[in-house]
Amino acid sequence: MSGNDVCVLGLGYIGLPTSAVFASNGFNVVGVDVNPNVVATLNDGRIHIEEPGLGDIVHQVVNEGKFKAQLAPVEADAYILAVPTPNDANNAPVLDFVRDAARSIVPFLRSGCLVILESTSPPGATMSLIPILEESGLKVGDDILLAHSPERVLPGRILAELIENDRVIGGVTPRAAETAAALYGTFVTGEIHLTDATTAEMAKLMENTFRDVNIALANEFSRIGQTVGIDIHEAIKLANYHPRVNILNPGPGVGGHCIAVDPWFIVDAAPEVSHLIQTARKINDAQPDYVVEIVETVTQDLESPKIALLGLAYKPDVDDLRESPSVEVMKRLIARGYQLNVHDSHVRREVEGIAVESDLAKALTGADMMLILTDHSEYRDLDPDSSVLTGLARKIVVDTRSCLDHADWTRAGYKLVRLGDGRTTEA
Ligand code: SAJ
Repeated sequence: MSGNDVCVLGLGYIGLPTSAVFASNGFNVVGVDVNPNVVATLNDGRIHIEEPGLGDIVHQVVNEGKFKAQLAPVEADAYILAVPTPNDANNAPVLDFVRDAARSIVPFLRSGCLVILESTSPPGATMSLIPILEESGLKVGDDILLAHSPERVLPGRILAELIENDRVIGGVTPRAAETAAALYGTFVTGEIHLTDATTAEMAKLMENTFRDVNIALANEFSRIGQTVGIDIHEAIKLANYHPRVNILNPGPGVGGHCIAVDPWFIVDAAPEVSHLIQTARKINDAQPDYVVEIVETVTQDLESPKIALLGLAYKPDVDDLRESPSVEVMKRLIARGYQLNVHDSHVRREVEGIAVESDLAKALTGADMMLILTDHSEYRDLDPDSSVLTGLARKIVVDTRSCLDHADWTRAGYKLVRLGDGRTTEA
């Protein structure tokens, strides 16, 4: 055959780790990306995204000749589509990248090829690829095996979860599901569950929607905590001692390219019967405004307050800015004329025209207030007596992630305002 076992289309947060894991398990892998810089970086043995452990493994498989990146697909036994599936301005799914990727492999398809859609997709997306793949003159089901195997890995833990998580595989035919299961089964240690393609699509969307609704509930509780004057974090911790309760944490909103996006795929497919999902989205999307209200109240007596804004990434200890609520808060503060010193422990680039500082002490110098938006370990581990804090002009902290200990910081003379803590929140 071709000599290439697997061809992965899309070398982002899912396609690249997936390629690397296949390659390190002995497969010959060709990765395809439309971005020439990405292709050049990878072929040089370096990576363009931040993910623990990924750099080493990519370096190794490139050196061993098991993985190479290029701009166009090649003949291969299996194709994995791992391209973006964003939403448009009306929150409708955009399948253009998936369809373009499917079209790009048509000239290379041969009888017996397996095609797997890994991108998170709205119900019906995998089935909609059948006519495109059949432009090859081959029949899906008879000649080409088509399946959906949604990625479910958590950024920051991708390599471990790729191997250890259970996998859901939905085949357009049972044989397609079984063949895809045999391929992933070469390295997946979790269980592999087989179903049809559309059920697999829904299962993936439901996982992220469950999390979104749970976080919306936590965010609603946090406002209630403020109204009734208690610390909602303490109440959530106590409620979670119940064996069948697991309430998540309130925060400045929901970011990332999955949880803030995927519920809309369900809403788009069934708008009349998805009320709870739509409400959860609205609640989570309103959190950045809520944070700004808190900041306005805390700084109302200060003249031209300067804020040290800590954390732009959408969640701790990653450099990923996609849909980040921290960036939404930043934009709103800029629009309201606040002076900002922006720091992030991982993001090393200009954001919204502002240079991101990498030295925390520098970012705090001269600021009237420290605003924690992303709970990177560097902030979570801050000691209120640390010399890093000496440059702060006022001992005022707004902690939207509840990552600082109230008692410790109050003892050290700080005014600590925590989102969801009715004893301290001033909005
Ligand atoms: N967040 C909260 N409170 C919490 C937990 C999270 O506000 O208690 C916020 C985070 O700060 C972040 C957002 O939610 O802004 C999403 O972060 P996350 O860690 O919950 O999830 P993702 O987007 O990094 O990854 C999710 C995972 N899905 C589930 O846990 C159900 C992952 O397994 C999926 O593979 C991934 O989406 C995906 O690609 O779909």
